[in-house]
Amino acid sequence: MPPTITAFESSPDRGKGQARDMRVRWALEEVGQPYDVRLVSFKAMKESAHRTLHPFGQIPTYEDGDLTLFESGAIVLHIADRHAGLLPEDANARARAIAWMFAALSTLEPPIVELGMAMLFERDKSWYAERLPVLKDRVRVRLGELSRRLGDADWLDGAFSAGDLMMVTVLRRLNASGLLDEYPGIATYVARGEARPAFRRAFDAQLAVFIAGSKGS
Ligand code: GTB
Repeated sequence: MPPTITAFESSPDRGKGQARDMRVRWALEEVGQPYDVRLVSFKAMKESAHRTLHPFGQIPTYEDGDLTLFESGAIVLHIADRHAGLLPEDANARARAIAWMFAALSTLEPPIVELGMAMLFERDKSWYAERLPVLKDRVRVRLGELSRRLGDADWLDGAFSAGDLMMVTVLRRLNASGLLDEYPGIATYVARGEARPAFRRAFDAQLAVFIAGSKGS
């Protein structure tokens, strides 16, 4: 039996591949592991059957035999650990790739999500115009630092790894902000990730869910 992941039945991003099942799909595609997807509604996500899998009532989850996981970082790390292709063999290089995964999730993602949430939900607030530049500047600090480290390398530390996969998925959340245009090296890095055949397959699979849902409604 292939592993089963969960994804939005109806993703608010309308097929742009911004929800966190995208990183899990991409990891599974990179390692060539077939998988099933169970689509869940917002209502079902908060019911006890789903909360048994995910204590916070969210997607994605991952089920493989006796193992159930939540948290996209833990899921991608598990996939990368069990299959060749996403983490280097060399122990030190492997540790560094995992460090980049953590950097993506705990140093880059929080200010990026904060900015995205403000742009989505706070536009009508009286303080939005004052808050927006503050949030953008916080993201710019990290993008500048990342850009300097990346330089003109293709990937963050040698060959493509789960660290790059996670970083690219996090950076893609800036697509609507225009901030990536200020950092051409990072924009090219994201485009390089998106050009990988495994990314394309994962993207097309989640887009197909949106297209099927919009035909049905
Ligand atoms: N830390 C967890 C992880 O990495 O797995 C966070 C999981 C999470 O935030 N899941 C979101 C969810 O289930 C979906 S991805 N939300 C429903 C809920 O909490 O009730 C976040 C997301 C949602 C929508 C867009 N979008 O529309 O662009 C982008 C990202």
